[in-house]
Amino acid sequence: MSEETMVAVGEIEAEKNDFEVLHSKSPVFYPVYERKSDLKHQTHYCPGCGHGIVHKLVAEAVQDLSLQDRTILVSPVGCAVFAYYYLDVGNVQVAHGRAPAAATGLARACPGQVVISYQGDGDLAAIGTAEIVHAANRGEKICVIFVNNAIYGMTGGQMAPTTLVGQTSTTSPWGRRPANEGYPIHMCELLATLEAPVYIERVALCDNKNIMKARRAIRKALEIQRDGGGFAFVEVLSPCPTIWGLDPVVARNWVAEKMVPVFPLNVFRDRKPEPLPNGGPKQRSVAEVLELAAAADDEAFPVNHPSHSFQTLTVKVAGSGGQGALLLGQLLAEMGLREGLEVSWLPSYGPEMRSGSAHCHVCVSKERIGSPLISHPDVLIAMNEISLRKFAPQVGPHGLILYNREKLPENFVAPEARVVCVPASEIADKLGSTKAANMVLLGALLEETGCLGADTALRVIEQKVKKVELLKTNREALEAGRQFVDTEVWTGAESQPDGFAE
Ligand SMILES: Cc1ncc(C[n+]2csc(CCOP(=O)(O)OP(=O)(O)O)c2C)c(N)n1
Ligand code: SF4
Repeated sequence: MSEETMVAVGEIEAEKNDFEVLHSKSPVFYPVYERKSDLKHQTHYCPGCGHGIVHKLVAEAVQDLSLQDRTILVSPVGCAVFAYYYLDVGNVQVAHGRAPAAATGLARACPGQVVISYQGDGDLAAIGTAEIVHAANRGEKICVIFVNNAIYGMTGGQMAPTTLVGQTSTTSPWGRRPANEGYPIHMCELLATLEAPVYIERVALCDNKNIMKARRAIRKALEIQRDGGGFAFVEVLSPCPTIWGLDPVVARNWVAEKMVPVFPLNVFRDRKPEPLPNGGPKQRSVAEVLELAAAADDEAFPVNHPSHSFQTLTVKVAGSGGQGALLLGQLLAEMGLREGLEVSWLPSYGPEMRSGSAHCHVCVSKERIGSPLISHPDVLIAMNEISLRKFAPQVGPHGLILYNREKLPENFVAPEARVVCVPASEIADKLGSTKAANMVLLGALLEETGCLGADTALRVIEQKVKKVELLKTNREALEAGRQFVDTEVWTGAESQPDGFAE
């Protein structure tokens, strides 16, 4: 074991002792928790913190129910952010408050998996109030473990929605006053007003008896998920000795004496999930939803697997709203799919529907794509001057810039990348629709780079554009873009900084 690692406390090697081991670490915990050298003898939780106990209860329930290979834990922003360092299950960490939304996606995309949304009170009852209410209201098949310690722990003790009346915090140093800060929110009671949840219980980590009740509640919530049940919610009143400024034992007692009277322990809902008519909505695969399966079966349009000259090609298409920059990116991604590549398309646009700036990141690759975000594209298609000035510096010396004008603007310092100026809007105008400028640029890109097949482009356009008139113009525009590169750019062409061939 390296110096950077530590063996968790409680790992007992039974064979070295002559007594029976009754307590041992659940195999659902990783055997080693990796931490930096000076911290290697401790977990990242403070002594007496409730999160450690809840982790243990979750690990034991997952183990007892044989769910380790079926469990996906969604960890929050808050002190429990590093839950994935401890629990050896599927792990996803999400943005503040978004755990129920992410859990919804996971549970729906992976039926048969047990999805746990693990959240603190700031995460669940402040920034994430909408997510939890709507996930509960939809009756998502997830188990929510809500660790209520009446404060924001991670950020140093700001008031939470659950902070008690009179309790001091860094943002209510005078103590919470209902007239100014309102009353503590009771999440169990609030969610119990909804129809869909099947199980809602509040428990407390104030003594061993109550910890055993918490154990049963967590187990039950997971059993419901195992059996394909519905929305299960367990609120755990939990000590935060550090922020409360209390000794761990006193903090435990504080849970019993101060929190339990405000947040009564109770089973607020325990009902059998009602079977959905016809077994609920039909589960469809992603390929089916995106009509890829049907497309793959389309005899008139078989998936084509030409050999591509690139491993990964990244393209940024930028212009103003209404110019079709986003659509051009979508077409490229669709073409990549049709040619058997991995693809991603990420749009970015402002609030204006027309004339605001809009751009998209497109990646087509022979490998799985790590991130759809592209900081340094191989190709920039700049549909207007603003986009050219903004994004050209991102393109490397071996990259390509296609610019939608006859020549580069005055006083524009040409980058090292190859620049091809294509008066796409003018060409499209002559064909009857300025809107087809994006197709002219698509044609130019295909001719200039040979990255994807022009046949594939035609097929994709035919599939996407239903109006006969528009389809005709788009076909012509695609061809005109190719012709332009063939006749105006390639003829004796060395790349010129102003975009013209000599
Ligand atoms: C969008 C966003 N807003 C604010 C923060 C700062 N932040 C980090 S943790 C946290 C509150 C955590 O409190 P809680 O959910 O009660 O968890 P605890 O740390 O007490 O377990 C806040 C406000 C953030 N990380 N992201
Ligand atoms: S600050 Fe509170 S919630 Fe966070 S680890 Fe420490 S005791 Fe636990």
